[in-house]
Amino acid sequence: MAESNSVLIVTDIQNDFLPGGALAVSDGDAIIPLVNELARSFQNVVITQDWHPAGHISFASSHAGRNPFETIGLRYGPQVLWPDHCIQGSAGAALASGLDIPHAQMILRKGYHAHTDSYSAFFEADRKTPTGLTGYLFERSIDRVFVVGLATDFCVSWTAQDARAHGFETTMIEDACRAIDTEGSLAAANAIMDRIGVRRVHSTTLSL
Ligand code: VGL
Ligand code: ZN
Repeated sequence: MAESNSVLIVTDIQNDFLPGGALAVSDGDAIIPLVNELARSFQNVVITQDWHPAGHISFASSHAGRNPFETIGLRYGPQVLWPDHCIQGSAGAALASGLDIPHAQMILRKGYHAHTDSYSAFFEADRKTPTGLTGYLFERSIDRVFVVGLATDFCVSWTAQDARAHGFETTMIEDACRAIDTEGSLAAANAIMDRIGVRRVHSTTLSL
């Protein structure tokens, strides 16, 4: 059992990111049994939910003449454009029905500001607007973060990077994640995580 100073962050395991969903991550459903199993070893679990209003700025449909997976420049930096996904209250935004983590303590929604995306569970894409998660973890004396979920190269990686940047000892469990991998995004995310000291491990090497 992980100590009380550890948290497992279960990132965006929502219908729209599973096969058949609006922004399907290939094999995304394959991680669910492992995530459920890992979660049973953690006293503290935070589940995140991508949660966009209709017409969100990250949707290609909000930009005339643009297509999903193109990158444009926004006021806070480059933004990959996505198919409409995880619209607040929709079936696609619901957590995957196979997720079985009844003891999770917090469900954190993100990406709810119409004009700013939010991959990370800690900060929106402007890298300035906090979600409140840092304070929540600090106040609960949690200093070790483990990250799993979807997608490795976006929400998982950005969450891990921000955790590390705030001084948390940070580990991403690679076989409990799956990637979108558009235009080299997976290699780039792995390089950043390696550079800043996010540990990337296989679940079998963890002793929880
Ligand atoms: C995600 C793209 C857009 C993710 C969320 O959960 O990784 N990716 N919104
Ligand atoms: Zn999103």
